[in-house]
Amino acid sequence: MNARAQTTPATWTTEAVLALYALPFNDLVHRAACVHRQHFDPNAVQLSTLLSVKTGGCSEDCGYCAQSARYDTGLTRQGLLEVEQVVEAARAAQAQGATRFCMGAAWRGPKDRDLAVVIDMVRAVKALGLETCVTLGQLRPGQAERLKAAGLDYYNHNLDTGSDYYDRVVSTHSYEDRLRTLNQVRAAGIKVCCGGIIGMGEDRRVRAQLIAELASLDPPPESVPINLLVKIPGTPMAQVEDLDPLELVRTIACARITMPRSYVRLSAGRRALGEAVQALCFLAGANSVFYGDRLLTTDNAEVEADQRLFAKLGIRPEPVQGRRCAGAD
Ligand code: SAM
Ligand code: DTB
Ligand code: SF4
Repeated sequence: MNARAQTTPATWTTEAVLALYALPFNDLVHRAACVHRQHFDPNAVQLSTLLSVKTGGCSEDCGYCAQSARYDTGLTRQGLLEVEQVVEAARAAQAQGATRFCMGAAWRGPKDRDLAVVIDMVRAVKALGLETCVTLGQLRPGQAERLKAAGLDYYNHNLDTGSDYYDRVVSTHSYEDRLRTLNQVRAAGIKVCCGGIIGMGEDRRVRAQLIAELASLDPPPESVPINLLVKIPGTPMAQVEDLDPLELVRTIACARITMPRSYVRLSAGRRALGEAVQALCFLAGANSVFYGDRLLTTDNAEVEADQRLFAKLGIRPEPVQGRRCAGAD
């Protein structure tokens, strides 16, 4: 094994992560699997279910997104849902086995009056005994504290890509804007869910930069969603070349090695992957998925297919987050 890649640096640089990517595939996956077993039960997967609580019509120009008002993606817009509709969906998710319910809104950021409704949603979903997560875009001062007071467990806000590639993906807000919101979330005592998307035409260096930048957040995010681009007709990224699925496995492995205690979520894009690639991702340290037939605006892997896959692999849905496998080698 490459000696440079074997040492664990205090802060991960792009170069150090690139050295991980460059390892022989079997060495990389083996190393990631060992790290995974040191910190987690390797046969447990955390299940989160998504719901879009406000859909489409977003002012931002994120080049991958079905919900930007700038692209004609054929999406039907939907204003903010009623709290009762959200609670009904959360109950259904819980009955299917999800432990976390993630509510997403297509906003640059929430207006205070909209935030008040989301806060009611958080309280109601939390009262069911589910963990709560929201992704609402950029926060203004004081908004994270209001969410925390409502009992919010996680805030999702992705870096999306390496900082060098950010302006190729979005022009209406900056990488620094993303970091500012992440700092506000942290300062309010909310757990951070932060990851990115691969397969947007970036090269491996950009992917390594994204992983290094995520791992260098202090502390690293508790939850790291790795999304494979879902190509949305009408968006600037509809025509990018498909990424080699083994590059996704390598990315998961790099995330696991650099963020050993974080949940690494094999996120959007699972429909395009066969069972074997998903199995490799779990071997490489993925221990969370989005579970449920829909993501935000697109279809997810089907629940029945997931249940079959978990049974084949001997994977158990994790009942409560935070369980560590004591004494695992
Ligand atoms: N508006 C908020 C924001 O931008 O943070 C929240 C919603 S946004 C849809 C949440 C995340 O979903 C994005 O940051 C991106 O990482 C991911 N995402 C959106 N569209 C995607 C796609 N087509 N393929 C893969 N991931 C996607
Ligand atoms: C994340 O990293 N991925 C989720 C969630 N956070 C909000 C969203 C995936 C969206 C996939 C495309 C869609 O359904 O619109
Ligand atoms: Fe809007 Fe979020 Fe989509 Fe960007 S990713 S266009 S901010 S909904």
